[in-house]
Amino acid sequence: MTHEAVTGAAGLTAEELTGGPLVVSSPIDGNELGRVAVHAEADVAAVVARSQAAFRQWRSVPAPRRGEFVRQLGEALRARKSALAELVSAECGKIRQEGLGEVQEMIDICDFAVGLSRQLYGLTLPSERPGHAMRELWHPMGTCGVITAFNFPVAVWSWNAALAFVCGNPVIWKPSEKTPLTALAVQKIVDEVATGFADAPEHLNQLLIGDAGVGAALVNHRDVPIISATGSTAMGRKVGPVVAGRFGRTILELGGNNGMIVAPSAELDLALRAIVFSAVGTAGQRCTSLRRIIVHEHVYESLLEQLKRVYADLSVGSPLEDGVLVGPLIDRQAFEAMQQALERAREEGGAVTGGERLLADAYPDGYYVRPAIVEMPAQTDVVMTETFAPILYCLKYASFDEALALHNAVPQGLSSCVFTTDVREAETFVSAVGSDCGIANVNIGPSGAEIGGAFGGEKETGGGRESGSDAWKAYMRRQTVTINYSDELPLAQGINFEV
Ligand code: UN1
Repeated sequence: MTHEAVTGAAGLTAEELTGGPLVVSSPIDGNELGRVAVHAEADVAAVVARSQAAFRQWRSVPAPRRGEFVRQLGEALRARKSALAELVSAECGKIRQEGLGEVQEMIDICDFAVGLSRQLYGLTLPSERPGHAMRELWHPMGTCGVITAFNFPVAVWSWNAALAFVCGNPVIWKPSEKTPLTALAVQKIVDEVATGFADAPEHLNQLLIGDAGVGAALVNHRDVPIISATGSTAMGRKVGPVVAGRFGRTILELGGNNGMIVAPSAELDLALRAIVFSAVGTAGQRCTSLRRIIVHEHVYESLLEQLKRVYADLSVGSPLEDGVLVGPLIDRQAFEAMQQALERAREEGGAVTGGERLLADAYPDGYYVRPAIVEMPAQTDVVMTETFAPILYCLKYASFDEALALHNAVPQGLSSCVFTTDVREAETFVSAVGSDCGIANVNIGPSGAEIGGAFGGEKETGGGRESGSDAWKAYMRRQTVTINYSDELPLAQGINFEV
């Protein structure tokens, strides 16, 4: 399929594809996919004002009815699944299976949010005063600004938007400048569903395409009470304090440095498959990608030998070709960052296998690499740093306590896992003294989380939670209500205050 066919199938018009100065090129071959119009910082105020108008209507639509809107959105995504997935692959370079998986995550979160729309439960609380009733109500919060990264160009928006919509909030979406076409395609789908849905206000979801200045204007705006931002820790360090400074709420999903402990009792063939999927899948460009393995000394040599064999045979190539497991890096900067990290790893005593550029003749403007395995003598600075590329650092351990200490010593805290059949190790890993991450898995790799759980992590990962469980609460404001249905005015804490 040509790039033209892909963008056409995703519903993008010639005008949208030629309308502006932002050049979008495919990481597959560097070919231009389109030139997209951008917003200026000065446009942000009007976008926020339109969003506020949408909020005033949407917050009064009953939540189950808002859920019906999200149900229809999920249906529209089902109908477009393959076309949208193809565009995801063309624009961010992930293989077909993963493009389809990404759109499936959108569908799944819509289904989840539909059920949630009838379950935005508050508590009833016993009042200490006679003739009084206490309860907790959850109200819509207002505009939710959603900043997303190139690597999950549509799914991360959907985790936020599906919840925001059922919670009664409009969304302003600032996608990565590297992936505006998938955002435009999704915006079209939302608009189409909204047009056919009498209760949906105009501007329920708006796009803000532009540079960091546009993002900053959104983050700064006092009428955007929630900013959900996914990206690097460096980005979060800028966004977090600005939003805190105006007492807004952030949901931050920042860097990960996800580890796996491989114990001597582990089923090594399962561990091997999990390592490969999570370390080289999406070319190592997931926030949940496996970046460190901490392997018991008794199984280290044999695991590394098998791993190197599998890595040597990995099919790297165009993500649109059948059988390819590793597509390109997003761009030249990503490739350079990977090479710099490998150089640093060598300086810090690492032994590097792989990591070289591949297919440069076939794709001079596509950055394909052989995923790298780096055996490290210690958990040095480079291992502590998230490099968004397929680099797997390997460390050896002797005791489980030592493995846990190494595991938790990095500044990030997103996802983690242990491969073991020893119940004591498994339970310790998920206990209070085990993994310090937001996600902790046993005999499963760190990536590929289901939408039903709360997604996010601690420390430099930012502390936000999105997607399943009770993550919806971050999109609403809690109101504690006390009602006096007596003919007295008793005060709490038994205070006597006669006037
Ligand atoms: C991301 O990389 O930003 O758990 C999100 C996973 C996916 C989401 C990753 N469900 O790997």
